[in-house]
Amino acid sequence: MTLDISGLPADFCWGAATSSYQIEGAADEDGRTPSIWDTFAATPGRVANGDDGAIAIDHYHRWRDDLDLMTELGLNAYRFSVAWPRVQPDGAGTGNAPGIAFYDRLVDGLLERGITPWATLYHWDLPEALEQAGGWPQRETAERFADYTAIIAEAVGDRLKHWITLNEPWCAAFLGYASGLHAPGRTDPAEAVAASHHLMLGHGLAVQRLREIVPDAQVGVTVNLYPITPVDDSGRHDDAVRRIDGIMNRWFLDPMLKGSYPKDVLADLAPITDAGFIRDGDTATIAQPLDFLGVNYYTRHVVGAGLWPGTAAVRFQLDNGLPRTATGWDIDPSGLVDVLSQVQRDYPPIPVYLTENGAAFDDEVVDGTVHDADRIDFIQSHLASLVMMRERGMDVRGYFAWSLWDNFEWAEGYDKRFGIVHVDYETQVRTPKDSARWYADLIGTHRAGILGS
Ligand code: GBH
Repeated sequence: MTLDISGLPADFCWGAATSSYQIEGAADEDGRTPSIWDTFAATPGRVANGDDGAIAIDHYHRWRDDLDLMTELGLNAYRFSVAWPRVQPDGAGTGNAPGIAFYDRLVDGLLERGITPWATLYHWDLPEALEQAGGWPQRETAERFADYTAIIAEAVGDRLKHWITLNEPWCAAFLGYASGLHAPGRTDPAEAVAASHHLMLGHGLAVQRLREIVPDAQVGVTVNLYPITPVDDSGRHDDAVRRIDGIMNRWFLDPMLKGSYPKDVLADLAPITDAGFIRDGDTATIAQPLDFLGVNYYTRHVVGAGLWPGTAAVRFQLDNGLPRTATGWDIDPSGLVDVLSQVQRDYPPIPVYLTENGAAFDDEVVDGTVHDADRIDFIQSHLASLVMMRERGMDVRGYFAWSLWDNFEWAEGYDKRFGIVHVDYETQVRTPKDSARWYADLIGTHRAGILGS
């Protein structure tokens, strides 16, 4: 597999990504209140080994050293998320100054180092108080999200210009409220569908507020897209493919990029919900013009007839013989080409950033580092897919490795390591893996090519 980055534009964005609950720790400092993930992780049996994000990788205290490491790696951009319960405890009322000050320091620290800050507003840490009031199945939560957006935009929008409203609304809605594998751990498919609508409504309202407060902002949303492929080409699985692609991909892309829900998916969902929560005008609110689409890509789903996405079961992957990561996901860079081609074919043109891509492997520390050739291969092969999409005319503008550091991997706890930088959870020592060195070299090679031309 070869990777030729010489055709990438000078302003191609080389980044790495994280999220608040997965790295910050300091769960009850400076006025932060619990999020649904604190509650979920404290419930026995929900997270592997009983792990939680109370300390995580202690980024809240180690941020300055962490930023220096980003400089060492030559990153152009850093995608982090803002913890709603830090900025607006309990999800209501005015902003919490000490919590906001953390993001203020972070943004200034990034800018001082020449690294562009990208903020995600919702990476799953809903204030627990809002879940007590009904959570995302309640329409109110969308309004609360817009208010919180305004608070943080007023505070840092003079310097922070790249905004992502939601991270992976499919996960927040369907893992949170249908399968219950993620916080808040509910298992009601009808509520999950309502949650998905209110997440997207919140997105639309938040975009409106960002446009008012930060007129020169670049605003987008991040979705997790999966190419859906039949387990064989007998034709027997075509309807399963349509339905699963419908609920996982089109249910989110259609309203946000085209202004309407897919009719076939509404029909699929009819047995579980009358969708009465969709009010007149909502789809227009959801379809705010965006500056970019963020895509998170990890794997392909190979599916067969009999799998029904409307129920609480949301695992669709069948065995198709490809090599797998430590989380059991097929390593399939061609899936990235397929899913971006679907976006290119079926939606109005929009700049795209790969806002997450990466893998967990069974890393071993040897000679004080991690020789993760498997992760280098993974990143390299997915970048090659991205280069291919640019050659096919897609406006792909950047790549964010998931993740910069090993971190709290949700229901999998700390067992699964996605970082290009290793973290020793006893000592909190950070050690760049070979993949981080490789990535830094790649960024350096690209920069040298620009300077040399
Ligand atoms: C992304 O989610 C997240 O944005 C990021 O926070 C996370 O750390 C990263 O990927 C790696 O997982 O779907 O039933 O198998 C990707 C979606 C969410 C898919 C957790 C796997 C496990 C439960 N992932 N999910 S299930």
